[in-house]
Amino acid sequence: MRTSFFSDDTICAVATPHGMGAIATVRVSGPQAHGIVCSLFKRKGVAFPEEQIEGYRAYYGQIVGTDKASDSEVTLDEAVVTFFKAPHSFTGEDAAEISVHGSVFIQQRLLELLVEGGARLALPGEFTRRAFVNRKFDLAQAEAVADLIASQSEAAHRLAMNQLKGGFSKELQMMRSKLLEITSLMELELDFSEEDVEFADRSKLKALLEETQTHVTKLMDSFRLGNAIKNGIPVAIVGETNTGKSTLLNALLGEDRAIVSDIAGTTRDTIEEVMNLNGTLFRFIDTAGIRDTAETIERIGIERTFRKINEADIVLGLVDATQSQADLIKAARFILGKIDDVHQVVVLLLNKTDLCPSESAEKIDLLKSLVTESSLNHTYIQTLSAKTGNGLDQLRQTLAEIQQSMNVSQDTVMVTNVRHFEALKHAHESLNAVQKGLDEGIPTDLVAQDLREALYYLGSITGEITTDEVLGSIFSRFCIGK
Ligand SMILES: Nc1nc2c(ncn2[C@@H]2O[C@H](COP(=O)(O)OP(=O)(O)OP(=O)(O)O)[C@@H](O)[C@H]2O)c(=O)[nH]1
Ligand SMILES: [Mg+2]
Repeated sequence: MRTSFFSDDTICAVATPHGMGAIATVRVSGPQAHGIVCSLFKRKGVAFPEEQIEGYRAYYGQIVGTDKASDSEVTLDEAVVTFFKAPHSFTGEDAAEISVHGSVFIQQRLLELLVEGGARLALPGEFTRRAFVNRKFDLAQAEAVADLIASQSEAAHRLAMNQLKGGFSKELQMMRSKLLEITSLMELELDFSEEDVEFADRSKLKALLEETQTHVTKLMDSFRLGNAIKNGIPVAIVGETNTGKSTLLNALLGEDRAIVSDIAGTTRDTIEEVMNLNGTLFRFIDTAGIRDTAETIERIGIERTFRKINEADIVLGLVDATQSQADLIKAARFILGKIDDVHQVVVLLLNKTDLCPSESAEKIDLLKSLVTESSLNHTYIQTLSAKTGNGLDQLRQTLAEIQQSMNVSQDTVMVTNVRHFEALKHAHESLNAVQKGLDEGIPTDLVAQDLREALYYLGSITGEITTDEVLGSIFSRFCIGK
């Protein structure tokens, strides 16, 4: 249970990136925040007493400390200080932000002065943890703060913003109140069990349960895409050896990342690079070319290729335009046979068309007939010359189109966090047990136990129910100063 919490110590940390910068901001939060900062702060050479603080105003002045050698007062830097008053601050406590020139020495010395004044250095994520404990937001929203800071693309930013605004939390709240309704109905039944009455209308119970299950499943399903958006949509580049996979990776990245050679089997291990295309993060994975080989290392690489195909949302399947029709058919069929039509989109790329331009149209027709034969629904077929760059723009456009069809609208609630996904999975299992229990006429008290478990797991996402250990592990992944 989350209880209201007042820390009796005051914490401080540099909140801006480490190292030298134009400006650095040091954050201070806790009951003594104002007093400690005022003891270091002067305006026009005159002390600034705590009583004069008006919150939410920026004060210009000097940070002063004592020179240890001469025991005389020295000015460390000019500064702008903003004070925040509890409970209207990020942490919910009295707080201050001190902006100074971003020299590493000034930052360090300022921290020292604050510590000498009675503050202590903050742990990673401690400001956000205090905000959570003071009910500024729930745990899912606190985690969204970390996602927001880490977001590298427009789509990831949008998801984090949505979670921060509480979209996900609201859905969880709704589900929890439904389950609580069921629980109280059941518990009522338990109280009167001797009289052998069934208060809870079983069909209503089942309907409520099913509704909740559908909801949980929908959220679980959103994780694959949510996670892809956060960490980059996985795009596997696959095909036989020497079809130009590494050349394509390099062309997409605009740099020589992978070794290219005309020796079959050049790429042994997978190579992954994340790239932002028009506001969406893609994770391109160059793989070892597929062929029959007795060579151990290469075989391990090829096994890895198959794994990467499974994990990808988009598969770029390269076939060599200079091949005979029979070889082309064999290669394309092999790739199409690996695709899971529910979760994946495949783009067949007829590469090296610069070497045999006159045959392109005919070979594209051939690939089209293979796709029809495969009865896959989410397919694209394109010509390419990874070497000259012809067809690359078209491919980028296709990737953007595929991403759009994944349909992430402004308000979609999406699970992006593994911890949340795991909790939903457990809740799902518990609800299954409840359903089974009701079907089999298992005693109400046992069913109620499974329900309470489901409630526990859903509650753990927003932090209604958490342990210190869980909180510790979540916030330790934040940066210091956040
Ligand atoms: N003419 C032409 N040559 C290409 C094209 N794409 C790749 N090549 C050449 O084909 C050879 C193989 O290219 P890679 O990119 O190493 O092929 P790969 O598919 O990564 O090969 P493995 O790693 O061995 O599986 C190199 O000599 C490339 O220069 C293309 O579009 N046109
Ligand atoms: Mg390669």
